[in-house]
Amino acid sequence: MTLSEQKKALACAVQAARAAGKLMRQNLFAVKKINVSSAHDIKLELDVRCQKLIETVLYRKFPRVALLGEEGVAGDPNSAERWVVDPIDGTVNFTYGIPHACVSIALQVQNPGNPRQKTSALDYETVVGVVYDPFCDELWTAIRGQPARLNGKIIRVSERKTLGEAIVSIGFAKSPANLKRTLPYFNKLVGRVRKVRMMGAAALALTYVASGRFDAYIERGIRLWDIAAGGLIVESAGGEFWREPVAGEDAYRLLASNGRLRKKLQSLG
Ligand code: LIP
Repeated sequence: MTLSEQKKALACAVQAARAAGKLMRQNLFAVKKINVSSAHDIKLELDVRCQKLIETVLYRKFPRVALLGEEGVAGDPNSAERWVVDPIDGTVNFTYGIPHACVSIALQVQNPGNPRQKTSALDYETVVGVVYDPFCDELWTAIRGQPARLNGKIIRVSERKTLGEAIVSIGFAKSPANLKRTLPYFNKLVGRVRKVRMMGAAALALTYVASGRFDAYIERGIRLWDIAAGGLIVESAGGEFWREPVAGEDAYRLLASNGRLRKKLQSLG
């Protein structure tokens, strides 16, 4: 995919993210129809509506690209490119009227070395990323190889090198197993860093690392659509997007940082 095509894809993804963001803003305080409710998660009818709106905008310009979304798949599964979409990241926040949620849209290309067959998520590379927070009107964008931007301005990760001066965000994913594994680490972390933050939206935690607001973000059991766009934005801002697959489809253990703290954070647990 040429740089010119990536720029067109970015512009289209921004249009789709803004459209879904507008729907989120209009409904932050509305009574919401809940499709699925579990111990540590909620799925809304608005999640589905936002993804359908995003698909409509994307397919006007890119009719043949596949799409992997939190609310389902679409497009041509044999395409060498795919959109990876979380229509509302931070759904529980949004359901409760907490204005800390966003739209996350990434474009991935299949690594050229792979034949056209179902491949693992690791066989794709993210080349375009868009994260839009409609409540703060903050739009993060990145194309691989170009600087990351926030509302058009170039951003960089922080330069903080010690845990004692670091703000670290941690996510507690939905499953009891991940909760159980994350709590002991949290207990060690909280005494070693300046502050821990738990905000409930993975994509925004990643863009905050890219913007130098957070120095790292850690979560286990996070899904590809939560992190694909934000991960490219972190890398394009000079940070590190370390992750490895864990049990579950497109699920990862993640440690994103400013590139100076991973080993210290990993040594805690
Ligand atoms: C959420 C993530 C969050 C994680 C939640 C959930 P959703 O995504 O942003 O970091 O802890 O379990 O996965 O479901 O709101 O799109």
